[in-house]
Amino acid sequence: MKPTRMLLAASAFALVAATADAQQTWRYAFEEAIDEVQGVFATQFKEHIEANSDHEVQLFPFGTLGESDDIMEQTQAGILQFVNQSPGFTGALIPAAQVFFVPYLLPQEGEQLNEFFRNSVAINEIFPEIYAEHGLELLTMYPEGEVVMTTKSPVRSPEDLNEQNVRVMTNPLLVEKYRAFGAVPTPLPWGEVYGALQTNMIQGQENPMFFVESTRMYEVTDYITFTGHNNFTTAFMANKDFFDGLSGEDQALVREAVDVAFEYILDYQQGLTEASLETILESKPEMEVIVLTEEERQPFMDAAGRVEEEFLRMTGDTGARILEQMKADLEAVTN
Ligand code: 6CS
Repeated sequence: MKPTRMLLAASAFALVAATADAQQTWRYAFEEAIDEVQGVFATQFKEHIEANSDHEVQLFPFGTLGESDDIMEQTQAGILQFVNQSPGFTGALIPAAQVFFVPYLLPQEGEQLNEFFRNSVAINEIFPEIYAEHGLELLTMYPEGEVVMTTKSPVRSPEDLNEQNVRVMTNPLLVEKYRAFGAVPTPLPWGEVYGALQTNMIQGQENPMFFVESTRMYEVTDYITFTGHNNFTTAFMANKDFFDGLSGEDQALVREAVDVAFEYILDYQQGLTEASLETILESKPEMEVIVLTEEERQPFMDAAGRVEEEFLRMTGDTGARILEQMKADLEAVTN
């Protein structure tokens, strides 16, 4: 081969190699099954990325790589590129993320709540700065439905929770919250909850309705109580070094896939709470559903102030900034 031809062939090979290098496989773990809300979000994200690039997204549902804390560690270490972890667990690492456990702060469900997540300065501007300090690129937060308590005995007041061990996700503010609600809070990773209810080590837990149904929490509890105290918030993020190392084009593609999955998941959840409740009652007609009246809610609402104070004590200036901004963001969507 003539030297010029050789050079041309070499540069053609280099070009092919460069294109091939551009193809990447991204690993993405989440805390739920593939057909639960986080899995549906992840599937939308994967489909958008794969339809619009040569990249592949490998999905790892709950349990395949460990518990929630395990997948977060693997993401911070760069073993995983993407992770969905809820503030219920991240709150132990990033105290300000516990703001989502101040009771009666956010609406439980609905279009106002969706608008809040779309436009919130706290979520879309301040939290990303805070998560970045922990090596995480926060890509979005989204709601997973109103949180209900499922218990073995009826709950109409904080007195009814007296001496009841109620499982909470593993962050200190949730512990304070259930203490303020009158219970004995018991932090546990998700994988231990069904067994702990079955063996009566705990007598209750809280989660959104779709999860109560899909994980069969109703088999090991007898009462569902709508206290109206919260929605379940979750968060999707990337390893920050990985994200910063992507080309501008790939970063834009990731953000676009997040926007598509975000809108899809809000739409997907319309009517999900009601449908899940119906399925539960079909499987277990004797399950009792309690919706607290305004009057019954009041003592739980009275406890909220104490939890907010505790949040501020735990998180200092950062928490105060987040809480103030969240309230302003809420005001903007409720007026
Ligand atoms: O309660 C929990 O731990 C779990 N709840 C939901 C709705 N998603 C994942 C999380 O691990």
